[in-house]
Amino acid sequence: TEGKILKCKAAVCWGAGQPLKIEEVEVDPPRAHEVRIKILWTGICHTDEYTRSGKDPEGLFPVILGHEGGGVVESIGEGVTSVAVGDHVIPLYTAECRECKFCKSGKTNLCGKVRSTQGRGLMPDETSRFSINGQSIHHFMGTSTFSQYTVVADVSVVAVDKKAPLEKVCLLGCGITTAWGAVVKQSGIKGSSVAVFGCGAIGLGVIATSSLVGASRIIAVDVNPGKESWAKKFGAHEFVNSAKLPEGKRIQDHLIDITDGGLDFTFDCTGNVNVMRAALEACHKGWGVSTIIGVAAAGQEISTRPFQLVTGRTWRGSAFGGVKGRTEIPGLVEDYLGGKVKIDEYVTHHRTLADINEGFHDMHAGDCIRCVVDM
Ligand code: AHE
Ligand code: ZN
Repeated sequence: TEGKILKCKAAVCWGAGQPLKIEEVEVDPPRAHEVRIKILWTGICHTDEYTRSGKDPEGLFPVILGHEGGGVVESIGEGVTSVAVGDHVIPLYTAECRECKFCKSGKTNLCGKVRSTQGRGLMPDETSRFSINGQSIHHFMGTSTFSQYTVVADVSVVAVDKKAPLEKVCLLGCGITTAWGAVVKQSGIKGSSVAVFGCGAIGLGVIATSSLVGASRIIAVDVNPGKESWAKKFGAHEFVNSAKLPEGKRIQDHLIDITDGGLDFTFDCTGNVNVMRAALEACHKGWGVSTIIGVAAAGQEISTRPFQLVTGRTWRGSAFGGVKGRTEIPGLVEDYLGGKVKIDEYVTHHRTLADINEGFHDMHAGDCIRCVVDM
């Protein structure tokens, strides 16, 4: 198959708000510094739904969504040295070129090498590898894992230990890694108090990682009472249902009351700007740090009284947990194999590619943490 156009099935979104449609697509061979991957498994993340719905200002159609995949390298283009045919790999929506200003800074994981073409749904040479009857289809997040074959830049993929089931470690492509990094890359969480707003996959990952690094008190917050048992299973000590507070009591005031002045660390894992404000304001005066992880819809803005920051709270955020995927994901896979990092526990639903739209519906039900699609 090397060097040839491949025909395979993919879930295509033809327009904002439309359900995905299973189509036969043509996937061109990888060009220089590109890798063609047979995708075996993919998770579905709220960001796929966000873009599908039309709320993403960067959204382009038609498109093949998906960014939480696992697969096997089918072929490589000229000049590819980081992965080989047959390697088990995870595509990375946050590339790591190790050469750009961002990578070399040592201060961020936000590689600049392919981000602008990625945001325009194209490969780095400004073209697409996907087509249907001659019509070009956009790539998504540099990954497009809702296709049985995809092509990614060589800086946007990492090989992982073949002992690890791809059916599980595909989830390291987004949610679990994002949550893990948001915690381990901040110093001081050991021995500190933490509040986590939102108990989806990201929130549970933040809870699990806070527990792993030794936070002294972990408070989970959600409006769904069904999340209490989930949060506790992942290591939360307490659960607060923010929809069940006494009339007029705000969640930030309640948390300040029960923590003698506020939390050392808070995390927004919801993407809701009102929750982001509550998370910041629930921080302790003088030192509390609030991290935004959730993606807010187009046009949304955060606000608080500047006094909240003047009096020593810090508002920050991270993308993909600040993780450099090529450097750090192999270690995370080993931590998973060694039992330190949970992955299996997040998988609540399974779907086939033919039923991928059902997987999107699963996400809206309160009992779904992650749905994994068998490609
Ligand atoms: N295109 C969106 C931004 C979406 C966004 O913030 N994406 C996150 C990853 S979400 C994973 O589920 C991210 O890492 N962004 C960094 C980047 O470079 O895009 C919008 O609103 O414009
Ligand atoms: Zn995601």
